[in-house]
Amino acid sequence: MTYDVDVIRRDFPILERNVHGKPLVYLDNAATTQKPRSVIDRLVHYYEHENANIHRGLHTLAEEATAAYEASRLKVGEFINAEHPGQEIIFTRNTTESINLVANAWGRKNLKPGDEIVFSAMEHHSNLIPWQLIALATGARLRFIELDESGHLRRDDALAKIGERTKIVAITQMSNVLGTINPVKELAQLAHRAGAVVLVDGAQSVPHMPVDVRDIDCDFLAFSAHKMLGPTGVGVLYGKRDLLEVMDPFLGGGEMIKRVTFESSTYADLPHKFEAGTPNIADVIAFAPAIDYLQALGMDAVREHERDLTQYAIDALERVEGVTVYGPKDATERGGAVTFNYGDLHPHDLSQVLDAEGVAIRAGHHCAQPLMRELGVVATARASFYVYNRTDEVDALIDALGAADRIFGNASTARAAAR
Ligand code: C6P
Repeated sequence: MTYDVDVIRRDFPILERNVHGKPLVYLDNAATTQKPRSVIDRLVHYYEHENANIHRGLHTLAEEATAAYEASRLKVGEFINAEHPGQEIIFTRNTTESINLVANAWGRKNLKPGDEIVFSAMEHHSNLIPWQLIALATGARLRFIELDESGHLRRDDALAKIGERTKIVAITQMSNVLGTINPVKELAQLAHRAGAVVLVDGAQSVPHMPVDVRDIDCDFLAFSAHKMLGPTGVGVLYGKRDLLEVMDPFLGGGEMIKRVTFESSTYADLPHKFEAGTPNIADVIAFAPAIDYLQALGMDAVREHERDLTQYAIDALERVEGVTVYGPKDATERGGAVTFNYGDLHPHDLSQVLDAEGVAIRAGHHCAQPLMRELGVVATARASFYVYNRTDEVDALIDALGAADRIFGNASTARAAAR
């Protein structure tokens, strides 16, 4: 490993706090990550020294804020290796809005009855409901690629479902429930051969592994700053320039126009055509130090750290009697969202007991209800890791499961059920 976790933990003020008298063990990183001091300081600096609206004013503050905002755009574009960072990166509120932008601005123009939208059985609602809505509006049909027993996409089903009727393949690169890493490069090849475009939901992948849009050759990539050390309220949509240029705007209003009459308008050049109204200036600007931070660690090192920690966690959880871990068990094939159940204990109860021990996990359906049904459960518990997590925090999770067992007698319930 190329960075010292103990050293970087000092950059995250929140990791020093206690919860219910116990040191915070934050294992809910797939929901949102904590922020380093540099991101927090950048926000404060912006509001104390640069606050102004961008692209409009000709005074010093407006020029400084505009320069910082546009510098963030270039940094984000370079981070994912976009060919034209100044035009292909659109700032939205979150991954959800980025996907809705494509579903509306691309979908309404390009989908008609009989066309097919292909996604997978492991999609987050954010990469499902926008397509349901656009299918209703256009008459297009929804198809999903099924999963095998181990939580991978079935390759034969992908080959069967992606065909001449397919117009878009919208797929997550890393599942927020199973952790599975999907072969998006291969799926993009299949889709392109069929004449379809590809949207990659990178909400869980871009924060955790190197992602190169030119290598994948995806047409769109959506992700959120808040899941990668950045502030909330900032999403990214990458789109290939040629595609974005011929798409109509998603939202209309200030900033996205060239010339307006009472009857009609012409639209601004990329990327402003898709950024109507005053954007989230401060948070976009404070996203830049988050990317600097990840780049200083190195995305290969980030992936390596999480891979080792995830394997440690899966092995430790599987040793606990009564625990069922979902998704691939080999950390080389998956990311650090580890979903599990503990006997017949409801994940909400489990989460509460863990919270009393200072351990923060997520419990519920993780915005993936169709996948929960495929797994035959209504809810699960989920621990998810990031750059600052350590093996002793996994140990704390396992110890806290022991506390749950003492309260609910859960492992014994599981033993009784197994008999
Ligand atoms: N998943 C989780 O705890 P937003 O909320 O727009 O920033 O991200 C949506 C989203 C889209 N795709 C995937 C694969 C995701 O995991 C998420 C967010 C969080 O799993 C909150 S539900």
